[in-house]
Amino acid sequence: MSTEQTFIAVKPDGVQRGLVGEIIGRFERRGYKLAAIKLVTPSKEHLEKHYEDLKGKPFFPGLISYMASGPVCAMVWEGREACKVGRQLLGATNPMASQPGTIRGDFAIDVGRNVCHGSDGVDSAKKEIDLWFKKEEINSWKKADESWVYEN
Ligand code: DAT
Ligand code: MG
Repeated sequence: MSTEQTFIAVKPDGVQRGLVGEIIGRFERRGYKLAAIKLVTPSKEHLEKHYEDLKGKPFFPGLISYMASGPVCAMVWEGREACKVGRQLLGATNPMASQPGTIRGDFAIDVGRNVCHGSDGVDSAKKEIDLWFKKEEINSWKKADESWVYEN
């Protein structure tokens, strides 16, 4: 089984709008395992590293100040193809294109207020988890319902 870890964050708008529980619930109900969680107000320097690939985009300064504007709920979720399925649970980057039933498709309208972040692949997940969490903050544990979620 290809168990992966993905970095998922509820952005400041999601925290302000009371969507932390809703977003955690969607990952829990799907069967994923929570490996780390914390509420953190990131610095601009930290966010510039997190979004370094987008440096130079016209929306970059606005993205950084929005993400630094309040607490973010940072999490690591674990399970089969967690990166790919995590992105499916989030929905398309622009909520106007997100399917109903996805987090963004149910709770967002504007691309600049799209409620949540999810790693776009295994390599970026590793990088993001390293940036947001210390090793000792990541929990390794056996979830009691594992054999009811996975056949193999
Ligand atoms: P995603 O968050 O789906 O991985 P991304 O990495 O391309 O998308 O961009 C990071 C964030 O930047 C995205 O969640 C919202 C913001 N963003 C992306 N494109 C944008 C645009 N055209 N206008 C405003 N904000 C944008
Ligand atoms: Mg991205």
